[in-house]
Amino acid sequence: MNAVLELDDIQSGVLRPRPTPYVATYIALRINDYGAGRDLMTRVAKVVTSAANPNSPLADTWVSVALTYQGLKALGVPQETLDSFSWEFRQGMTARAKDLGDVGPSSPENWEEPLGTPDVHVVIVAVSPDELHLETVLARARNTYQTMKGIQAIWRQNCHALPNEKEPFGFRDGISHPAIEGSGIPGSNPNEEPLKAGEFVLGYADELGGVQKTVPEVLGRNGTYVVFRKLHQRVAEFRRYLKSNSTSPDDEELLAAKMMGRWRSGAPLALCPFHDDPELGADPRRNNDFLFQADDPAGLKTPGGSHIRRTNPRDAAIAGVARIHRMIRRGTSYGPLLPEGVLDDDGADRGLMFAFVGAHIGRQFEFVQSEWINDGIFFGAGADRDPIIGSNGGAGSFTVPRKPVRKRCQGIPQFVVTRGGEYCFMPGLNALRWLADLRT
Ligand code: N7H
Repeated sequence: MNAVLELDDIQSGVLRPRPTPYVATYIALRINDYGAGRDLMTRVAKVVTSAANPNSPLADTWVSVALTYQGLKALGVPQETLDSFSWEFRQGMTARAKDLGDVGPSSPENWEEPLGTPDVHVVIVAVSPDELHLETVLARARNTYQTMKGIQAIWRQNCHALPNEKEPFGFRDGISHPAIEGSGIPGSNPNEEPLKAGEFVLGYADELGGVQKTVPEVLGRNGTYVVFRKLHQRVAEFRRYLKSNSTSPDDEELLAAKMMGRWRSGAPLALCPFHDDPELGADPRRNNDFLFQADDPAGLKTPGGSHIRRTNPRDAAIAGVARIHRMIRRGTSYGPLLPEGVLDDDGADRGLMFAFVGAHIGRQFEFVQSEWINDGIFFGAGADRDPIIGSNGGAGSFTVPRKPVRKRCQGIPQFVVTRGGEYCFMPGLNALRWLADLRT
């Protein structure tokens, strides 16, 4: 039987896609004493929207709130309760850096302060259709927390949707997302059976029949884990690599599409392998309607090593089962666009605030990051990494299966550098009130 999700207790940011267009801001807060932290929980519980009700008390601005393990500690959550959260969450992202491929320029000692330090306790994300709405709400919020002794805003990152849902490399993003049983929100791939609710929300059965619970149950129920990563994109380097490894502008676009598995318009190679089809790319009923195995077992259309086939192999023959490694993604661009045609780095910071939402940081986010993005063994490609986001460090390789001979790309630089991140827990609305009422 399908689980009925308690949508009125789940934060809307977990399940509901964002408005389009939109601007967003991430704010990290530090809690300096229990009382102030609990007061903050009382206040945010009043403005966070539930997945059942798309109308925000802040009109056109939607707020989500998440806490790090250090944040739960700073609220005075008892040890027995802290111990009931997942091991990866308790470790935090910094401790997991090597396994995530966050080495060299991506290693925590090079992260933007204070990301990855024990100072980050609460992460608030506010999303609005435009800057005016967002700034009005933020000015009010600032007035509030500036008067709250014991709460300190320590970091902020502004983000925005680029035209046509594009990200800084120029690809349309935000196309593929899974369907979740009981959520009422359709997935984007009609060939994918909805996933069990417990894959994304604590307190419900997951694909393996397990139910994650915390002690007490109310804290975990209807909550989820959220992984934030600030990912800097070396756009000029990406453009230069494409240029120097192709024979013409068309060939350059084909190489970019082979690396992604989609043309920049979003049109999937699985459905149009030889040329772009912007109309298909923009059509949400068709642009994710495909599988891999029967039609393209050898990756002649969509290479096994491409970003989308690695991160969601769908029904492709791989070592393991793809369904238990699915995720909800909420990527949001930051920084100015590098103007079309520019091949030299202008020094600006631009990239993606990547957000993973799911109930299993270990077998979903960490697994995909370490086994599928930064390794190629699962589909028989040895140590090849994701050509776009793998930690390639100049020595990456990528194979484009072709007849009569495959194309082998070598010397792939690192196009994406981690600037920091956090493992967070996004509680349900009742859990926020439970945190506010803590008396220990
Ligand atoms: Fe990826 N990009 O814009 O270039 N990603 N991603 N990603 N990604 C996807 O299908 C991108 C990152 C996934 O179901 C698209 O919605 C960039 C991480 C998954 O077919 C594009 C960065 C992880 C999918 C990008 C980045 C993932 C996916 C195609 C970093 C996981 C869905 C649009 C800067 C740990 C696959 C779409 C499917 C798709 C880009 C990071 C995972 C364009 C720039 C870190 C699961």
